[in-house]
Amino acid sequence: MLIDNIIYIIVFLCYFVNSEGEYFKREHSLIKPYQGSGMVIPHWEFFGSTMVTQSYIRLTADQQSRIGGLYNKNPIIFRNWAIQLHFKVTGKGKELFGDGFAFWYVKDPLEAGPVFGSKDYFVGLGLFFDTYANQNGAHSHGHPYISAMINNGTLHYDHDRDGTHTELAGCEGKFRNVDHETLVEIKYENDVLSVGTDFESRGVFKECFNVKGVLLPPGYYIGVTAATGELTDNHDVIGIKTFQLTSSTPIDNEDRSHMLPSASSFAAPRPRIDDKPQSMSNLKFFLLLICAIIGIIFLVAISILVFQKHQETSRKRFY
Ligand SMILES: [Ca+2]
Repeated sequence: MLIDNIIYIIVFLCYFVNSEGEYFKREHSLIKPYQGSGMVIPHWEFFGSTMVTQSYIRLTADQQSRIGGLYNKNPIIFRNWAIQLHFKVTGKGKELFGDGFAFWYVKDPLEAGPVFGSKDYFVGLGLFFDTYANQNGAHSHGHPYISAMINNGTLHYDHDRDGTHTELAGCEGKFRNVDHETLVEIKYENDVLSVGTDFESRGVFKECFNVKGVLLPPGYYIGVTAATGELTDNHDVIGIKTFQLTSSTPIDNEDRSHMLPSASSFAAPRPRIDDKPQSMSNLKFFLLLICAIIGIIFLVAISILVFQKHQETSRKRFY
């Protein structure tokens, strides 16, 4: 009996702690069946157009002007974490669809707004899964595009330019209307923020980006929000698994609770470059230069002609 209990405890511990020092955190995870009693999801709160079904949580349906979101009620109090998000984006649109969804690790959850269904000037991390290119030419990447933004509450997410000028890092990813499962892992460990994707059912995460020097205080909330405008898609969350990482944590006693989110590349924000007008003005400058050169050549030619004419007349006068 005692041996049975010991084996049970060992199996139980092995399930929750894997060899890499990842502790599964039930209170920050979302696993089927979602509902407890009635319409309540234990540990989670949802708003807007969000609809809970047996097998997925639909933040927005494939309909216009929808905003939906889902937030964890418990702040993440540990410093290093890995979050696996299992999602699905589908829709009838062949050429036009949008707008996408966002994963959040933010100070103020449940505040609906214009950034993929959540508030602008947020404090924390936003990871955007942008399916619609609002402005081609403003950036060199294709869509769908995954990008991260670290905000201390002062930066505006520029939707018209797909957040290009406040982007920390990003990568392209074909996650829409695919037959297999689509997963992403967001890892924050020792001030390194990395994102890996598995959009081809490979069972491993392929690196999207890895950025050092990212400071995020503990005590923020995770969530997922989505929005449709004129363009639409179904934005579904299937599951969220959160792990506390302990294997490589340098133990220091620094109090990070009042720290503002920041990133090394955030210290010197990139200037907003207007790509199209920039190339227009380059063209204008080039044309002006050509005109000026032609003008100078013309003036020189005229001067020479006038000078020769003048010489001829003075010579004639002389004779
Ligand atoms: Ca966009």
